[in-house]
Amino acid sequence: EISFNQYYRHSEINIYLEELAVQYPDLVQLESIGLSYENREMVVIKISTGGNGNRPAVLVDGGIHAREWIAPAMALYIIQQLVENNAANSDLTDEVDWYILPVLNPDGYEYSHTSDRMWRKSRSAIPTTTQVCRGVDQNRNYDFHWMENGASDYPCSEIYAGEEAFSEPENQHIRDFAEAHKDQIKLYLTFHSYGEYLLYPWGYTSALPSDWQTLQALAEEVDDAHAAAGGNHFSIGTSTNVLYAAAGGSDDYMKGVVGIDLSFTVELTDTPYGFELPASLIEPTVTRFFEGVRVFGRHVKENF
Ligand code: 0X9
Ligand code: ZN
Repeated sequence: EISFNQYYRHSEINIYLEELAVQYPDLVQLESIGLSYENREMVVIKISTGGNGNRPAVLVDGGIHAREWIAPAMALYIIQQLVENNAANSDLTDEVDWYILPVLNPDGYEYSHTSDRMWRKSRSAIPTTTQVCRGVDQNRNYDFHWMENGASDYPCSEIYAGEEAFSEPENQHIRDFAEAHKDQIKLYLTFHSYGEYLLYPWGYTSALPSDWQTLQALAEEVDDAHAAAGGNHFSIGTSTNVLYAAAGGSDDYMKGVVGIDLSFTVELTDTPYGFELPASLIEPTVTRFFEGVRVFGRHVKENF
């Protein structure tokens, strides 16, 4: 049983996923995609009502940045709604599969609970040096225009891109998972906080993707649903043009390399608290944005 008035630790999240798999064997399958640098198990939950892997799918992750705690909470809420409240949300799972990884940076997430609330990066150390600074910004570490823009090669930087692209095992695991399911996955959603942005590629250049109007229109529809549920309006556009240029992000990679055309970064509401959204505001935040998630899901259902 899960409630949305507290933030959960990584081990608690994994236990919840295990419980769902036991309780809902016809709806839920777990796939362990590998271990983090500090050997935490990374589990993708597949939510599917059938179709033998031939249905269009949505890939969701959260928690690539450690301190953005509302992101794993959002992913968990989607899981809870699609599984434990499936009767009310069956239109989202009757023709579409969902793959959800709640915490893409489990080591950093735990570190932000135990040692440094404002930790952002992974927790890896460069093996060949005595470098004191640990961690890579996993959202600068993907192999697409890596290090071209808005990233640092200085290990102590908060936007350190890593010794090489895909140096981080956590990113390797989600890359391999996405590649293995790329024919099925039609939409990628990666949750962050904060600032209320709905961003789409590119983050490495101010140039627009050829299908930007589709991305823009879908984001506007999502935003309208979020606002109708009582949420604020988000800023919508490409990462570079609306926020800042930053290459090596997961959203750019999923679109530019894996070929998932519909790829979005969601910067959830944390106002006015920054990253430290009080637990009492988890529920209103995730329930409102779930209305946007419905729009994403329906779009996949109707267009693929
Ligand atoms: O800088 C980031 O990685 C994201 N913002 S955050 O404040 N959560 O750190 C924005 C990423 C947008 N996407 C790309 N730049 N590719
Ligand atoms: Zn982030």
